[in-house]
Amino acid sequence: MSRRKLRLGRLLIVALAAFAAFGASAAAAKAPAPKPKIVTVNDFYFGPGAITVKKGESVKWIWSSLNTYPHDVHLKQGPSGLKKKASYSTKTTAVTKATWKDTFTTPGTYKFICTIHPTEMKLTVTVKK
Ligand SMILES: [Cu+2]
Repeated sequence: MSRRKLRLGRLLIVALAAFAAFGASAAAAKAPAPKPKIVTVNDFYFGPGAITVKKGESVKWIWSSLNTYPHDVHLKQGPSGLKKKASYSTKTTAVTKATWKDTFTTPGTYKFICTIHPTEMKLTVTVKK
């Protein structure tokens, strides 16, 4: 093999290694899932009362440690065509130390209430495409 061919071969290997490293780092950068948006569950309000997420993003509800009354999160009205509507509501009520997370895959408007305080505690989640 000539010296020129050897040099070209080495150059190709370096180029391939650099390309592989770049590709791996680009894939790693994509990997982490987006952090959920946080909604706090308080005596007697959701904080905030309205949020917007992108399709596929999650919302995490965190019950405040300052609560003295029990609360739940219940989907009162979802977008048309929403499947598994019941899965968007908590099964239990809690005063504090509870969290609950859900992922929104159907775009539209979601109206949540606390079934114990339905007139005070309202939350609108807007899911964009
Ligand atoms: Cu409540």
